Amino acid sequence: MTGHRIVVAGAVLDRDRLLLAQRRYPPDLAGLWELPGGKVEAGESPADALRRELREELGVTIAVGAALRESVALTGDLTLVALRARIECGTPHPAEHEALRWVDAPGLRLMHDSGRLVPADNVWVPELLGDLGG
Ligand code: 9L3
Ligand code: MG
Repeated sequence: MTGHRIVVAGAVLDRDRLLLAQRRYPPDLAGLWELPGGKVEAGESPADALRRELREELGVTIAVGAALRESVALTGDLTLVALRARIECGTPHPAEHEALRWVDAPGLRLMHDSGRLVPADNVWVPELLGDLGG
């Protein structure tokens, strides 16, 4: 499809916790929390793109794992997918986000139920709660 792009997000898991990142832009998403990531560039696999994005956005090196089941059609010919990831090297710091937060299953459920997640990312919550033992 012409102009079709993939956006890849990382479900960064550390035992019973998941990393969320608070967006700064665009205005309709600013302040909401997401699985960090970004657009896949030409010649990259989604896993390559996620490794690059999380190095740029968080300053960490990751190992990429299995995809989450759901993908999401965004506006503008973008399709959003998520891959599980584990930090191999570094401590995440927000280079492009307002803030970072580790959440456990109750924390993720609370973020979801209070409408603080980026809307597209809500689809992954049930599967992520399973990963978090919640
Ligand atoms: N997006 C939605 N959920 C996510 C991510 C990483 C991205 N977890 C949407 C927001 C933007 C588009 O995808 O509309 C591109 O993301 P970015 O490059 O601005 O992070
Ligand atoms: Mg991004």
